[in-house]
Amino acid sequence: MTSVKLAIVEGGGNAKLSKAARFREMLQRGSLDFIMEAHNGLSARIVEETGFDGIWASGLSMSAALGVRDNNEASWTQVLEVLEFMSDATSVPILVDGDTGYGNFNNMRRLVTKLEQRDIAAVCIEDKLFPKTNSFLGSAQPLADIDEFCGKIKAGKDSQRSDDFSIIARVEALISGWGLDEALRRAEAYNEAGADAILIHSKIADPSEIFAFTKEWGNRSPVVIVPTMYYATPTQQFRDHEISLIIWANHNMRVAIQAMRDLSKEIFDTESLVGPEARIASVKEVFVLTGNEELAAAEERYLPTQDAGCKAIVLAASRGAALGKLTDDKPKCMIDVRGQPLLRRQVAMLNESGVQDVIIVRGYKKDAIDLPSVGTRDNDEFADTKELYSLACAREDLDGPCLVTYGDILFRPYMLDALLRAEGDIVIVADALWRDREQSAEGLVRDLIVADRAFTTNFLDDALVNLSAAGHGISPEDATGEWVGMLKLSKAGAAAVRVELDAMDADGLLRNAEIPDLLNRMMAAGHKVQVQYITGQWLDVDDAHDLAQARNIT
Ligand code: SPV
Ligand code: MG
Repeated sequence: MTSVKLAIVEGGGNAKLSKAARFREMLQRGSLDFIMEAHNGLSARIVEETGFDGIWASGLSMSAALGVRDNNEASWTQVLEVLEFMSDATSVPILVDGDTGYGNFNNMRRLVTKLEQRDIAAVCIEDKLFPKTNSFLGSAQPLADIDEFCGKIKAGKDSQRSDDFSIIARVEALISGWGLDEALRRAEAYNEAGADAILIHSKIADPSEIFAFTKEWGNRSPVVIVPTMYYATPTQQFRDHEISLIIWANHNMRVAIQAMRDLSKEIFDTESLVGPEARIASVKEVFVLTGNEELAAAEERYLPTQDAGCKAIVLAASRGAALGKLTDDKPKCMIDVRGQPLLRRQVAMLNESGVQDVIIVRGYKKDAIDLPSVGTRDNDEFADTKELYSLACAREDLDGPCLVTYGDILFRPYMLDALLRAEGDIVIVADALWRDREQSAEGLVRDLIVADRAFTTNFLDDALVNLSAAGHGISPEDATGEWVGMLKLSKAGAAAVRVELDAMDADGLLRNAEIPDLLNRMMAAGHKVQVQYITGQWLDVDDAHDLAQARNIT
């Protein structure tokens, strides 16, 4: 018997045995081991997850899973494809059912090469003729010529690159009715030819002929068995007969057939998924089995994600009563605009610009704001308060660079990108072309602003300008723009806003104030507030007229 050679594979800083070395050790360690059938990547992973130290890639099961017969109907390269998935999905050794080696010695050489390339630990070949037939089918099948089969074993051994790769010779003499002597003669020849173990196969319902073989064979080489037909034999008897390895050969494939039949029938009969849902693996389990967590972690490591280094607080507490019945069951930011709510559009735009941390301040019909991946704060006093109170509800979030936007505005991504690039502690966005904006319904008061310089079209004149006043009180003649409902705060700007919110709270002004009130107070306190002009192309949805316009956007 060859001694166990330990092949070391470097992996992730941990030295560990190669799959082939682990399989070889399993064959030779003198205790009884078990490997379990799998027929694709998923079943292979389940076998490993269960705790088995190895996998039997069954020819019968892989063929059946492909919907073909166990008669070499699946080509050897098609089998290789399946094996590649199984090997990639697992870290325990795989013993492949190589049938007859798919041809003569030359096909066997190429098979071994290709299996090793896929990190398969071992192959078992049987001494029958190509194309083979499953051993449990029909009557006695012709056996291979002993010398020809020995040549195949030698060719396989000579072509393996790693010393640890194993070739198991499967003796079919008992199954084909040639008797114990022939089985022993063949086993001896195959052992001489270099086989690493003998698989002695039997299709009778008791282990007598297997035990007759092991008794004569002694410990000349490890013995492998497939007790599919003599399944009732107590496992201890196999131990007592010094079997090295048991192959549970086809049971995952068979249980899958039964389970799929039962489930399909139940769903077919009941026209419903209710019955089986609690019994079957959840979709989440599928994600776990296929390693989605690893992908998510890898994405974090390798995918460039735009990070604006800035969070957003979206004020979305108000109902939008001017929109009438449309806001009976949801706030206006959740009104559908061409297939998705306003707010969802805005959050998607923020995310695309690298603002991943989005906090929505909810109020009216807050449960209707059911967007994934956003944080929420609640202004439960929305009915008697204005937007600054909502901002104060997110006071604790003003702890770093931060955008503040209204939840009912639509704007173009370039406006957001420009604002994110703007340098300044407090920068608001104002529309310089506000006079051209279609007037919405009567009575709606616009938040105008006055800055120290009006917008110009000069290419060189794109610096931020300083705000001097904002709010309803500004006369149109003085205004240089209209406050859009979007501002950016640096870390220092956010801290200053927090201080001012507290001061307004102390003064009893918080409940009834709007953002322009805050800006005016901050300027009065000596803070610089700057303006980034835009030139139209935005919309705030206050009434049906605005909504009709919003629904025209693409
Ligand atoms: C297989 O699983 O394909 C085998 C084992 O070869 S047996 O079906 O028992 O022959
Ligand atoms: Mg087979």
